Amino acid sequence: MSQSFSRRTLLKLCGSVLPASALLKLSSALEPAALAQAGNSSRKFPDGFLWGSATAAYQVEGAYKDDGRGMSVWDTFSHTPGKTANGDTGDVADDHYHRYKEDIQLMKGLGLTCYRFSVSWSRIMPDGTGTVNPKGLDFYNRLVDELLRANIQPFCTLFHWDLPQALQDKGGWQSKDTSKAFADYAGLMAGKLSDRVKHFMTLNEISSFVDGYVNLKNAPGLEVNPAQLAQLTHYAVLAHGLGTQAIRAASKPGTQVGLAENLSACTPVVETEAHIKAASIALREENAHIFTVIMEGKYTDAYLQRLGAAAPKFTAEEIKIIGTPLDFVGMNIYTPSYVKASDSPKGYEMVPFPEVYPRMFSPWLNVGPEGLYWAPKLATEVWKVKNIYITENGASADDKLTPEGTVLDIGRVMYLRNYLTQLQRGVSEGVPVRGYFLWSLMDNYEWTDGYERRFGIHYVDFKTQKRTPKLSAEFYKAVIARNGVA
Ligand code: GBH
Repeated sequence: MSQSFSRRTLLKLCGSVLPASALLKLSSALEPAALAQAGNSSRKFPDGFLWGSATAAYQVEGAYKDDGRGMSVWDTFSHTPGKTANGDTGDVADDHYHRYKEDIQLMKGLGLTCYRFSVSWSRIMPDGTGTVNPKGLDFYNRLVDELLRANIQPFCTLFHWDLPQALQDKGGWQSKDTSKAFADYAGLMAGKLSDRVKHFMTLNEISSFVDGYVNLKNAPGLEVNPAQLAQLTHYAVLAHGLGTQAIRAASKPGTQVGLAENLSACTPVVETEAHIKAASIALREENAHIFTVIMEGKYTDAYLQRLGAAAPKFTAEEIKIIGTPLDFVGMNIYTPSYVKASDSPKGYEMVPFPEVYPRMFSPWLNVGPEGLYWAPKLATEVWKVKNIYITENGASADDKLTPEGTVLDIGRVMYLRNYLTQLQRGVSEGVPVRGYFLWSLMDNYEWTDGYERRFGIHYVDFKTQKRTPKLSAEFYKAVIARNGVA
C-alpha cells in the first residue's frame, strides 16, 4: 500500500505540531520547483568538477587488422577456442575506430567535459618496440583533435591490458625488458600528444592484468607459480615508474601524470572509530604490492614477510623509480572491500561478501556505494594525495531494448545515484576528487565475458552498431547539467 500523503493531508498532520510560519515554509518547500532546487543545492559538486566517461582500446575500437595494427595478447587469447563467452572477440567491438566522430557526438549529447580512452600499443608499435606505425598514431591524433573541437578534455591511458603479442612471445610481464619497452612507448606517445593532452595515465589496473598470469580467464592465460607472480607484479609497477619518468621527460610543461588502479577500496563495515582505523591500516597492507609501493616508494615489511621466499627481488634504484611522485592518482572503484577491527597482530580483518548480497550483473560486482567515499578519503589521509580522479565506476545490468527502442535500466541508475551521493559526500568534506569517469560510454567488449555483460549508458546493437541512450544516459546528463546528484 502506498505510504505517501497528499500535501493537504501532510499539512493537516503537521498543523497540530508546527507553528503557522513553519507551515508556510513547508507548503512552499513542497512545490516541485523548490524540491528540485533543494536537491540541487544540497548535493552539488564544486565548480569545475570534471564529468567524463571511460573506454579502452581493445574493448571499443575493433578494426583489429586495419592500418598496420599488430596483434596483442587479447587478439591471441580471444581467438583461442573456449577462452571467452561465445568465443567473442574484439575484432569489431564498437567499431569505434571508424565511428569515433559519432561517439564524440554521444559524449557531447551528455555534456561530458572529459573523456578517458586508451591507446593500443600494437597500433603504434606493431612489434612492441622499434618501428613506429604512422597510421596508428594518426588515429589518436584525429581522436584528440575531435575531442578538443567538442570541448572535451582528453585523458589518455597508455596501457589497458592489450600487450603487443611480440612482447608476450619474449616473456611479457615476466621480463623486465617489457617494463623498459613500455617506457619507450609511453615517452613516444607523450611526445606526440602532450601539446594537446594534459593528463596521462601509465597503466590501467595492474592487479587485473597480472591476474592473467595466474587466472586462465584473462590474457595471456598462463599459470605461473606464486614467486613469479610477485616478481612480474614488480616489473609492472616498475613499468609504471619508468613510464612516468619517460612521459615527464618527453612532455610539454604542465602535463600531469598518474595511473588508474583498482585498488582494494577498503571501507569500514560500520562507521566507528575502531573500524575506520582498521580500514586505513588495511588500505596500506591490502594494496602493498601495487598502490602502496607506488605511493610510498617502499614495500611494506608485512608484505615482504608474508611472501617470504616468494618476495620480489629488486634494487634500491628500482624502488626509487617506482615511487616517483605523481601529479594525480586514478582510482577505479566498483565495489568496496569491507574491513572490520580485530585484535589480531595486523589489526584488521577483511569481511567476505556473503552468498546472498545485492549485486549487479557480474558476479563480482557487489554494491557498496560508500566505497566511493571511504577509499579516496582514507587515501588522502594515509598518503596525503593531492589530486584524485575516479577513473572508472559503473555497473553491468541485464539491459533489454524495449520495442519502443529504449532501455529502462533503473538498476544502473540506482547504483550510480547511490555511488555519486557518496562521492559528493567526500568532495563536500574536502576530499580532493577532481573528476569522475563513468564506465562506460557505451556497451563494449567485456573481456572474457564477451558481449554478454553490458556496462554502457548507451545501448549498442552489435549487429547494426546502432547506439541508443539508456535511461542511465538521461540520468547522467541531468547530473552533469546540475553539477549535482540527480
Ligand atoms: C575494469 O575492471 C576494467 O578496467 C574495464 O576494462 C572493465 O570493462 C570494467 O572494469 C568492468 O569490468 O571474473 O571473478 O575473475 C574492474 C575490475 C577486475 C573486475 C577483475 C573483474 C575479474 C573477476 N575487474 N575481475 S573474475
